[in-house]
Amino acid sequence: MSDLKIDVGHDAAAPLALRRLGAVGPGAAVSRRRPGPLLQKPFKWLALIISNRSTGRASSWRWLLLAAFFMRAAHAQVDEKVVLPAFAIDRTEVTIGQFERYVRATGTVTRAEKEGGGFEFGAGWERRPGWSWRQPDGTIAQNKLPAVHLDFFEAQAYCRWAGGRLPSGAEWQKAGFTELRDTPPAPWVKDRTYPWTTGESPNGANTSDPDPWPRAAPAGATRAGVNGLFDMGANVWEWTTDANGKERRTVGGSWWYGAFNMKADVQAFKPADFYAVYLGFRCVYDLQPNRRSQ
Ligand SMILES: [Ca+2]
Repeated sequence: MSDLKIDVGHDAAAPLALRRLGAVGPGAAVSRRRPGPLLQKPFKWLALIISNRSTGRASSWRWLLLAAFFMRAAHAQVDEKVVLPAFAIDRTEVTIGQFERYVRATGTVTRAEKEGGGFEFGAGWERRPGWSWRQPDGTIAQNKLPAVHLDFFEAQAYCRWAGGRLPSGAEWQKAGFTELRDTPPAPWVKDRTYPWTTGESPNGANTSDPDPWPRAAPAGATRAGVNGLFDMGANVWEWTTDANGKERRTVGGSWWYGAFNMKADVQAFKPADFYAVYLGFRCVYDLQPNRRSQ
């Protein structure tokens, strides 16, 4: 379920109309409020269009259909984030598909691509020719797999491009272990801090323990955890901004390890310029002051 609030201006009929048109998913809350910081341009156009109903019934519905088109396109983008009290956070690890949009927009060529391939642990760290975010295991991979083989700075650059930043370890831990949604679906309990990012047990995460995923799992394939987030534990390690000299803390463990590395108190630092097949990231997004509740 989404915590997304969609602004539709001041038209009382618009929320129901949009649902009937299928312009918003069942998890989205459609409300009549001032536009929030996460509203993308299509939403703002929609708010403007629906607010202005002085042109008569037929014209108004034509505009509504046009607006629904923009709404559907924008919804898929915004629903990739979960809005928490202090910040929003990516629902999943940044995927190959998302990173590809960044690469197309910026022309970025990553270090793993320029330097001959990413790393995997064998007899020590071994460079794998041709392995990169696009080909995490040496072959073109599906878009929903996590983007890996990216160092801290490359991950940070992506988040900035996306309008966010990398989380601190404390922010990541809060989002990963404490249920912060106002009305979480069962069995989640607001304000409860769980022992695992997946709740009372690590079941459903992609670790090296028996599970359906021998290597990285695609976004949304594992069991949703605290705050509706996927893969905060295991799948791939995630970069944070916590620094120890030239190293940065990575969190959550990965498919290479057992569940023990999912725990909140794990301190795993890696060189900031390191990249590997087990190492990805997600971004957080600061809220505007009128959306910040603490
Ligand atoms: Ca696994």
